[in-house]
Amino acid sequence: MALRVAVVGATGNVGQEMLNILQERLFPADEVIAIASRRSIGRTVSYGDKELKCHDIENFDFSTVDLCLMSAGGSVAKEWAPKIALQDCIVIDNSSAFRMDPAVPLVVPEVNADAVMGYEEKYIIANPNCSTAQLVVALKPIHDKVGIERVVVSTYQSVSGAGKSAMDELWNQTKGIFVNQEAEPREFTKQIAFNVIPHIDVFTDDGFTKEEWKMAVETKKILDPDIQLVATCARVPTFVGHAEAVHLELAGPLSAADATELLRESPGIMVVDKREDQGYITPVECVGEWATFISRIREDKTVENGLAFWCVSDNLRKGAALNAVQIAEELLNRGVLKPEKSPAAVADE
Ligand code: 11C
Repeated sequence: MALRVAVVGATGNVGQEMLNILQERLFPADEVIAIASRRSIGRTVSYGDKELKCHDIENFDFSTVDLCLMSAGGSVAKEWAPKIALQDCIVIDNSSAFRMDPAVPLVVPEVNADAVMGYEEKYIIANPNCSTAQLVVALKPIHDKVGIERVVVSTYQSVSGAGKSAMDELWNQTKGIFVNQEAEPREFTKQIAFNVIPHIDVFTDDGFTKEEWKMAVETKKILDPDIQLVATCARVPTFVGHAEAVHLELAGPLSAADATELLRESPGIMVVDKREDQGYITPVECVGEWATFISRIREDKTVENGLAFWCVSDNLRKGAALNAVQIAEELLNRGVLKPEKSPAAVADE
């Protein structure tokens, strides 16, 4: 049987990366279909060396596809994911709409790959928030080895997390400031060029933001409900790549040297930690990469069994599109999706 894959939200930052990554990882789809909202009809998007015409979500027959990778925001997901799933098409949704639904698995394959089989309940699998995805990849091996009791994390999140118009706002404000134009905020609450904004997503009653709340509850759901996590999430004037300063309180001792060795051997992680000028990774260097990069690993002597590190990843890739494709690969590995082609045949095309 042919394996047909739809990408909903194909014209967005993450949708385009989904198409790139399906191609890069030789995902054995017989056909890939780009789907967007009505206002994008007529537009084309790149899939390898092909150009795909966007189909209108309203008129597309989802009973003809097996898998739908969706990155079109929470309200589109709430309306469309259940309708698509009812047609026996598995939806991997990148929005926050279903993440905390107990009947929907929330999956980061390096951490809880087996949870994909929970798709059976609703035919929907949720992809985590970008800042959570890279964090849990880094936490998993440490939690397995010694146990993590508490996480204190500060994020430095790029503007691409807020979409294409947010990237344009940073670009235009940065240029405008050189010619004395006023940097009027639209997508952000304050000027983002040459600034840092300690506010991502809406405020909650306790003074945190929803982004900070998501990091705590998603980490519990994916990794362990007993882990305590407190976050401060900030937007910084970088285009792609989220950075995180992570401080852990562990259940037992783990030296920086042992943590380094452990992380080096763990899936999805690249340790770059030379303790010298340039011996660490910054957001610009992680763009287009698959890994979660870890640098600055050190013991934190201010608490018992403390460990600190710096963690950087491409938020459009591991934080979104790559993770979604990896989930789809787990469905292939378990025989839930059955391709006709081999990856070698895809490579030969
Ligand atoms: C940001 N992390 O950087 C957000 C974007 O829940 O999927 C992703 C929001 C989400 O603005």
